[in-house]
Amino acid sequence: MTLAQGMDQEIVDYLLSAEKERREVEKVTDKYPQLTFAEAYAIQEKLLERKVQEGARIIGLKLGLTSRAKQQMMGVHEAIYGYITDEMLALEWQPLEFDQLIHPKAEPEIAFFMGEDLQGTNITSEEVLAATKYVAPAIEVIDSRYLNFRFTLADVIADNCSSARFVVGSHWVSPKSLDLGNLGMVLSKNGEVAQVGASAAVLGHPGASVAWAVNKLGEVGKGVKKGDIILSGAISEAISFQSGDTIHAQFAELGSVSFSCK
Ligand code: OOG
Ligand code: MG
Repeated sequence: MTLAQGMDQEIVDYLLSAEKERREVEKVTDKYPQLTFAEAYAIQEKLLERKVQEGARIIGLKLGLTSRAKQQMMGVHEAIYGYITDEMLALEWQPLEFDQLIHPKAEPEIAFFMGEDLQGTNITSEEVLAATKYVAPAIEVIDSRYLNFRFTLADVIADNCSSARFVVGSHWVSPKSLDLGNLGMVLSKNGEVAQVGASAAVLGHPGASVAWAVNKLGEVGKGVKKGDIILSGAISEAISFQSGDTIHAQFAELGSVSFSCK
């Protein structure tokens, strides 16, 4: 361990207060350049423990850096994971409050609703799909607590992978009913196309992304549970938005999801 005793709690306080006070802070690795991925996940776990103590409920998982392009950009070969809580759930019909966020960005994702528990270290994409009750179109709102949205991999892991909010569309379908690995998507802001993408951008298939997370959790004796919601990773670049903007993601076969920001 490169972190002295108690430093992890100090970092948790630092990140939580940045989130609560809606301000950007310098990244953790500016102070602790040796921070390892394992230490960063330990900080993330403590950060979630604190959120739970303060009344949040963990309702699932999110994947990050699932596209090869994003991984190359960060100079890494792995995806990352964080947790989502009930407090992050936003609704299509209720505008997001811009004042509660720092410098949010929206990204299109496919949400998985688990119909069974799943745990292991050799789980395949097929097993994930068999254990998935529904998939649905989603938009994740990420809001890094770090200055200018800039960080290293260890920083972003500690910051629960920039998690802030997510919105799920109303069209939920069995993953058996469509070709989930091959869905086109158009992301628009205020009616203008901002990004286009395809579900294959997520490690070739969103199911593969979820399988990666399950296997990664399996290494530390954890898994996913029936009822968990899993955001499988952005299928295009994230776009910034401001107060007054409306973001809309249209997926082939899965329909659309949108939200506005006041
Ligand atoms: C990290 C979170 C990335 C995704 O879907 O790739 C993420 C970030 O880019 O801030 O959620
Ligand atoms: Mg995401």
